[in-house]
Amino acid sequence: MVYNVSDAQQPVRDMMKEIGPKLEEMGRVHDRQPDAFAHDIFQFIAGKGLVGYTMPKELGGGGRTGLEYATLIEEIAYYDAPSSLLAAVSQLACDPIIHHANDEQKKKYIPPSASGKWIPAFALTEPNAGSDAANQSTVATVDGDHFVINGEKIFIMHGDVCDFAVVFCKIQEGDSRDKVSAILVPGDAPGFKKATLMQKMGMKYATTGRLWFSNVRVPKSNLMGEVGKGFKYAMQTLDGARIGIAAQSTGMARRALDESIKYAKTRQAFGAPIAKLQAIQWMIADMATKVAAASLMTYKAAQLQDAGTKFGLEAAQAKLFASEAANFCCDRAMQIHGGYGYIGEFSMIEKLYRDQRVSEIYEGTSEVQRLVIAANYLRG
Ligand code: COS
Repeated sequence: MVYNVSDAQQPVRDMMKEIGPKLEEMGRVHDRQPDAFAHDIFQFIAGKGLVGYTMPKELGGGGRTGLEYATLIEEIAYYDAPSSLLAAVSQLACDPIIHHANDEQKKKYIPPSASGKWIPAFALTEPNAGSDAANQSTVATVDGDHFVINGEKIFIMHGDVCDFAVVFCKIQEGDSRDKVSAILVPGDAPGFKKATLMQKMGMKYATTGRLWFSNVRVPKSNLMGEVGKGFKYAMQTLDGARIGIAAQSTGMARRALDESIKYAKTRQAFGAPIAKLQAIQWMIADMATKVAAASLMTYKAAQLQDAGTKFGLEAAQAKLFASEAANFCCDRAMQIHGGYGYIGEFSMIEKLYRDQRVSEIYEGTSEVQRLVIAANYLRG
């Protein structure tokens, strides 16, 4: 069952019915290979306009709303969660450019990102700046009309294959301003080294990178927005990205539910389908209720975003609830399927279970979402 709150959602779901099974099949093949970016899936979805789905039309994007985007990510994740990341990460990385970069920068970076020609990355997290994102150690010093960047980033989605990165770092100038700022760094800049983080538990082919900057020189004109505003830009971007993870989680939770219903109706035990057992019915009821609540919380946050009002609280609540609901549903789906869930050759539950776990970790852990939610209620 799906919960449309707007007529605009159904065409997105109908489109995904056409291409979802292909993504699922491509994803299943990649999942069994060593971790590597799925260029074929990325190009396939980029060709359908899904990588630049929300980017402005005048810059080559689809100009779609936040609600359509949430529906898209939910539907892609229903078929193949890593493919939903492949669609989402470019929009996350380009979000601060769309909102804060100058026109020249927008014209340079957005059209090739929207078409999938370039792969962008959002480089915020560091070995010692994860949940404490303001604690940046990457530093840019000023040398004439250039910045010289030194530091390290970790857990950067698509960072290993990026054509450019929005790099958050502290700019140190003579007047000792050292607030977090954002600088656009080309992927081929000398001194910019990248690696793929291997043996990820799930989401294996929407890769995660480690980045090193060793005296990387970029023109000062690559500063994005204002000096010292980088942390705010990053937080605003994450507010939006959290709706995407809530949507992705909802898609995974809904798939776990649907697979469980299908299985419970056919699997026989004690002389009848296991769906006749109250133990199974209670699990299905709890899963279905969580899917319904996760959907509605996600769409509410997206609708607030589309209305141009504050949505950070609702995004954090949706992300927290939906990711924990997805964990619950994948776990119960595994329990209902038993051995047929645990062994990947029998069902998709084993993959779904691995792909899901990170949704409670990235774009802010569940604990960070609780911090954000509590701060909103306790403020003032
Ligand atoms: N939008 C705009 N501005 C925001 C903001 C938001 N959502 N959240 C915080 N800010 C601003 C605050 O208003 C404050 O500004 P002033 O200094 O002008 O008052 C500033 O940023 C610092 O805010 P705060 O004191 O709340 O920041 P903290 O360092 O305490 O950090 C948390 C708060 C933990 C919420 C933040 O670091 C965070 O979200 N961490 C997780 C990061 C994350 O999600 N990483 C995922 C990987 S990135 S893909």
